[in-house]
Amino acid sequence: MIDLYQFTPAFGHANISPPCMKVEAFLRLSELPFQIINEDNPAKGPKSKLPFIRDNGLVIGDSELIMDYLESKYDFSMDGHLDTINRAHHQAYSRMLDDHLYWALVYSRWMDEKNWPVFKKQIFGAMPPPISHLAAWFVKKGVKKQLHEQGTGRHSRDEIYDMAKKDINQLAVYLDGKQWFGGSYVSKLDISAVAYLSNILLPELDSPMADCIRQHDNLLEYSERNYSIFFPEPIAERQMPGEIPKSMQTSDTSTVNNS
Ligand SMILES: N[C@@H](CCC(=O)N[C@@H](CS)C(=O)NCC(=O)O)C(=O)O
Repeated sequence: MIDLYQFTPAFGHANISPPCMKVEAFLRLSELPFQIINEDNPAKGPKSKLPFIRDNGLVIGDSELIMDYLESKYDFSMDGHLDTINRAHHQAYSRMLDDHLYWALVYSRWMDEKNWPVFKKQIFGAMPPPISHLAAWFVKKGVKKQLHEQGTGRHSRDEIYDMAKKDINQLAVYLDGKQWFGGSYVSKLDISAVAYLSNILLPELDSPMADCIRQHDNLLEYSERNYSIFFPEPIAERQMPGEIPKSMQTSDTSTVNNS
């Protein structure tokens, strides 16, 4: 059994962290037996980030490295159907999502004054004040530093969103009318794209990026359709491959997963 350590779901969404959501969708599609361990402290991971997995005692961090490891160990390739040109395109788009659009998404939650109060309440609201305010202030300070060091934090709000919208527009062009980015079969870029698009589209955290996605019927439809393929059940009731069905669980085992 593979243990997947990832943030506790929030906003009724599979995961508010696209990297975590990618790995869960990948595991579900691969039908590998796994269980989710909710972990909200990235420092517990080998790279001080989430997600990470534990497979027979081996701990691996980083969504890309986790998927590489699983494909190699269990001898399959989710992108095996792609030709070399498509592989090159997928690699470039994946990097665009993980290393560029990601930071605009981070900005939209932590720095955009329109979203911050809602996001803060969701993430820190379960703690009693003043601890919630102190924790939010402390973590936000760290995120602001990351954004500045990475570079995105040096731009204005309009500049950040305008650059993110360019990514989204190109994604819409590349998708065109296809069901999946690679044509008839799902690939890792789809897992990634659905993770980012669905997170940007969270109704509680609106932004010019979400408006931009909504202007592309193909992207909007793609995100909604494929999110429900990856995560067909309500998040609170989701079941992992290899898991004992809820109806057969005793009270002792029912708390292991899906908390
Ligand atoms: N390249 C990593 C990125 C993971 C990542 O950025 N995780 C974020 C949450 S979305 C995190 O754990 N951040 C905590 C921190 O940086 O302190 C991956 O794909 O797994």
